[in-house]
Amino acid sequence: MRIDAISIFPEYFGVLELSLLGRARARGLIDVQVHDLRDAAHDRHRTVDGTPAGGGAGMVMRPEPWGETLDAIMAESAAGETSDDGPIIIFPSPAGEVFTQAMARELAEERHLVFGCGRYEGIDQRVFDEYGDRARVRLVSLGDYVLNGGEVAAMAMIEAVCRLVPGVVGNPESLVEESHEDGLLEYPSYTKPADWRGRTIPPVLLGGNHGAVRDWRREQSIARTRRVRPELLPPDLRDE
Ligand code: 6GU
Repeated sequence: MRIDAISIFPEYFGVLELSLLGRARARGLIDVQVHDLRDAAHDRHRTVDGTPAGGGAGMVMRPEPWGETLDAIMAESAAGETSDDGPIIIFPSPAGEVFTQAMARELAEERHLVFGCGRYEGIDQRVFDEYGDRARVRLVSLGDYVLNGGEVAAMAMIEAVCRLVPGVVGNPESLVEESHEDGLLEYPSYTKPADWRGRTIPPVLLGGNHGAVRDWRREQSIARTRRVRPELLPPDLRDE
């Protein structure tokens, strides 16, 4: 999978060198290219923002550096790509649709993702209009709170997507039992020692009855989901 990230703070993406994703990059499973938006700002101060048309507080990102950077990425990827297998351009934004595990699964099937990370009060609307005509564009939010820019949100999405790319996570079975994969939150886990500060492991987990373990875990998942995220419960598990 090819991923491009555009930002005025490319250093944010340094942590993608670490751990699981670093290994996936080294093994050629994922190709991440980070672009400094200011490389496409050609005035002496490398300006990327301007005052909002119509007035108001804050600054808006100018369209030209976005256009130059996105055109270069699209031209490079155009070889062999058509408009519906060309890149999906994701603009992290608290005004977007909410990112979910289902969206991560969908994006993990793609060949090429581009993350356009805005700062300030946002990006000139004409950038979304222009690339919406030429590619699949999505505004995507992590949830109902505000970050300073799209970088941390893009990193979260990149991690959630890349770990679903075949080969990135060593044991694919570990992807199956996770929170959100069956629509429920994950059950609690335990390991050695059997007694830690007088706190013991639920006996069913030590009894060797795999059916009983499965039933207990499912009950725990349902109880936890009902307690903290009741809106996630499938209709047949509501009430009580
Ligand atoms: Cl995607 N961007 C910003 N700036 N803030 C957010 C967000 C994204 N998702 C939640 N808050």
